[in-house]
Amino acid sequence: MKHEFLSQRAEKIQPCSIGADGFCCKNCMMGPCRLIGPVEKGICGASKELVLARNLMRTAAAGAAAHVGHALHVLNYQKKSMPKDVVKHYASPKLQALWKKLGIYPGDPFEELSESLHQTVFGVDSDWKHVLIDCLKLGIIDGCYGLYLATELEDKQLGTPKPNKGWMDLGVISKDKTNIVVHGHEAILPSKIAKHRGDANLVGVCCTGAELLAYYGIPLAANTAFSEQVLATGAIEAMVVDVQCIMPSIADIAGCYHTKLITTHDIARMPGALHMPFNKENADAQAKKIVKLANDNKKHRQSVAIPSTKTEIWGGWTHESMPIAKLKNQLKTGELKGVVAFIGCPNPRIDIDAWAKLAEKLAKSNYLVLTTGCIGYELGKRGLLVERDKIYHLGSCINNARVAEIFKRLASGEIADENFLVSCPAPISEKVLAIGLFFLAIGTSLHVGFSPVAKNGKVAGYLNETLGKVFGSKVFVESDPEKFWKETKGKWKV
Ligand code: MSK
Repeated sequence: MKHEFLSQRAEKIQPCSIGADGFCCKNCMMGPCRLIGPVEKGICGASKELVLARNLMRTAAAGAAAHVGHALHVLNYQKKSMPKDVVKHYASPKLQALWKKLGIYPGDPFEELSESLHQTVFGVDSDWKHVLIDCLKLGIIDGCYGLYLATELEDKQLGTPKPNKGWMDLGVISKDKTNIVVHGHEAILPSKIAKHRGDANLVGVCCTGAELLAYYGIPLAANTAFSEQVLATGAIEAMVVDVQCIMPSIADIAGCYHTKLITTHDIARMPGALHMPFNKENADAQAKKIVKLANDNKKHRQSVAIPSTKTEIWGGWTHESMPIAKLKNQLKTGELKGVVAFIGCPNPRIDIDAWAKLAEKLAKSNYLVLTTGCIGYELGKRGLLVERDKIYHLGSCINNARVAEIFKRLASGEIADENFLVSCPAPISEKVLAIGLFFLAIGTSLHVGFSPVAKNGKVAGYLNETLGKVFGSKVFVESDPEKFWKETKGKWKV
């Protein structure tokens, strides 16, 4: 069966240039207003800067809602409620005081997320500078009530990962055994499938896969960009999906094969899929059912085409297993020139290969390189995670909390005083913007491959001026790694 894959579709469908520049406003039904050419303001009087800031706020709210939702799902499973004021648990007293002074210390995360939608409804906040700075509050919510909380809850549930050897790329799919794939972001049910898998070959995709790799050394077949190719091997008996970054195309492609597609969360259904929600009482039973269903389905398998490519990697790092004291000293003496974390997505519109080469160059040039999420897979399959401690793979997107924790522990004083960078060259999901805002608010500079913010001098100028003055951080926007290297020369501290 022939399929068009993500990168082929991305070539055919070009992004809307007005939306890409951040100048499309659809917050009311007099529009959508397209602020192009001589049109400087929308029908309601909203300026380009306000439209851009409001769009950023809604994007960040959606991203933060996903990470807070991840923590909430684990809490629901554990029959616990959302803890109060986790910010004081994760942020330094100096940061807490700064956030309070600026009025961006978050209250209840659900109220804050709801109010950010309210704030951006037609005719509410029209001070674009205020909207822009409040975006940082959503970043703090994402970091504290999403990344940190979800990571801590899962570590408590599953045990803190330890460095382990694993495998990445499509070649981890078995020609002979039953293949079960887990895809999405949440590791609780997949951990039960791992426990009950018997002789079946369990492989991961996307961040659920990155988590299973970190916790148990289970092979990672693909990131979200190659999730369709996993199904197109024709060798997958069951694909179990949870939430986030599961492309709707997955249902179409699974339908071309014998693959049983199984959804597990009520907010993430797919047409034609078998829905198997779970809770604490029935998780083991549901996992056993899934394994049986996959084994029973193997007799329907027809021809298979499995690429042979697979690369051995090291994963499962945390601040507990990394040599923090040694690295901190190397930073102090200048032996290490800085720390960069490559995070986020594999947008097919960006040349990931070129960015992987920059990651390799930095690792060879005395920079400490960390990675998480889908780009971690891109580095791994290119052989950049083979050596034990060359580049540290820290897990999934929520495990960017591990990046923040490592930054915190490596800094002699405040994070803002150090040459630290979070780089997301190829963003896809709204979640990445929320993560980026969190790192900016803790004093880390941020690089993104592209952003509408860069297209507006006023917004970019005000944002970087404020970030530099208040947080010691800066946003770099560049899609070409060579230009980025020339522009920054590896110096990201403001
Ligand atoms: S999954 S957010 S495509 S990294 Fe965490 Fe990958 Fe980006 Fe989703």
